Amino acid sequence: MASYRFVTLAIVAIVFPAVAMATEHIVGDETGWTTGFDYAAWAKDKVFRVGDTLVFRYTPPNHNVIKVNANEFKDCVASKLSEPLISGNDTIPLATPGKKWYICGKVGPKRHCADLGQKLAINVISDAPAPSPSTPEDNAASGIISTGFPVIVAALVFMAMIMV
Ligand SMILES: [Cu+2]
Repeated sequence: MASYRFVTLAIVAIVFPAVAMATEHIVGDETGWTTGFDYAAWAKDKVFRVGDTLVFRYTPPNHNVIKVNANEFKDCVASKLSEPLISGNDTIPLATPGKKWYICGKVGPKRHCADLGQKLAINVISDAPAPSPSTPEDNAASGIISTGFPVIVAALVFMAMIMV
């Protein structure tokens, strides 16, 4: 029985840090998703990882959220096929790495995206440690350490002690 308990603890110890690191990003923080806010500045210092979520908060039907591609983002025009999110509390899981673009599709009396800057571009990074061109060893090592490496080592050491 003791071994089952240990295995459970070890699994929790390894899995929990990964779960705890997933971040819910409230777009615009207290301001939410609206016009006249600098979303580029808001996103600038944030790190968006696969597994995180974006939450767009606004009072419907004043705004909406449309996921667009780079060109649509630049022109503030969404494809006719894009379904806008309209709940006012739109949660978007960041499932894949890469650039993501979102705009508000409302156009009256002014165009929220083109005229009033209601647009957000982010870069989602994979959770795996990415080597940096400058100092690959240092960054790879610190990436592993910060993603729960000590926990795994501690679990292995503990397991070895029990088995002896
Ligand atoms: Cu809007």
